[in-house]
Amino acid sequence: MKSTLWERLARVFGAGTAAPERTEAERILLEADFGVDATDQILDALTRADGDFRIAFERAVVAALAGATLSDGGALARATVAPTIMLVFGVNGVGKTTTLAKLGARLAGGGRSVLFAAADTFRAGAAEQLQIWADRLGVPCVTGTKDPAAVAFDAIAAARARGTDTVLVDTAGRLHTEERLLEELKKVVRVVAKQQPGAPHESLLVLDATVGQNAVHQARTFAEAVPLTGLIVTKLDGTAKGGSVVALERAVKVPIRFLGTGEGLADLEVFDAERYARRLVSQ
Ligand SMILES: Nc1nc2c(ncn2[C@@H]2O[C@H](COP(=O)(O)OP(=O)(O)OP(=O)(O)O)[C@@H](O)[C@H]2O)c(=O)[nH]1
Ligand SMILES: [Mg+2]
Repeated sequence: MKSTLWERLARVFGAGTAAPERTEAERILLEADFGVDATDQILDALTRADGDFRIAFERAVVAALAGATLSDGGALARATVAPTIMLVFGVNGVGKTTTLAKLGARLAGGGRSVLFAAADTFRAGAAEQLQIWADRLGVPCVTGTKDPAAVAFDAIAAARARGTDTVLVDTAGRLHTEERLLEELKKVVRVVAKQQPGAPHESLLVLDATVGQNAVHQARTFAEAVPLTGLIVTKLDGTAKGGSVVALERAVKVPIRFLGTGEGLADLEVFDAERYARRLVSQ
């Protein structure tokens, strides 16, 4: 079995406080996807550290993340005039649909009425997948065979008619080309902005922690195409790496809002830098 990030680092640093072999520690951090400058910063902090290495590492990670944590305890936007519109973006397979269901469960748990919009009209089976989550949660789901923006439009109209508080819009992760995908997403943003004042109130980009530097590239590409209100990093349960959270926060000036830590509805954690740093060493 592959050893975890913490096991490998602990081996280099030993149990004590001696300065580590920098190149070996550097390799471990780069392999865990922290990226070059966060790795440098963390190593500098560790080299200066006296005392408990584990605490020093946690502190260095939190420092590398400076600015990443919002102090709102995971509050999602709420429009003064309902419905609030939330869009979920990301490339295929990162966990958009699952994350949308988790967000729906969270909002419903907080007493907000929710409606899902299946605006991934490209992939066969996408609407059915969202419908299954909607049935499990007992929330309505608007589907359609037209283009994504039209489904979002219909969903907002349905939410108005029903007096629903929040519309969560699932989007496609793949079209014929990346350009087409981004154009389509921009169109969804334009259409909902026209239909509802202040919308979209949340535009959340979902990123898969297991793909490393690729997630950084995706974050940059999406952030250039559409205004984002937050990042959600998924599959942190399935990786011994996890450093991409730090690399992401440093690459785009968009706050990390939640972490996905499993396939179940409850596996969504409000992002907190200290808890994330502890997770890295306890894994
Ligand atoms: N371990 C783990 N698996 C996850 C997490 N989030 C999503 N998944 C799994 O990742 C796979 C893809 O999830 P989807 O929600 O379908 O991803 P998507 O981005 O909607 O995919 P497309 O619609 O095809 O673009 C599923 O098997 C999910 O159960 C997570 O936080 N941890
Ligand atoms: Mg999906």
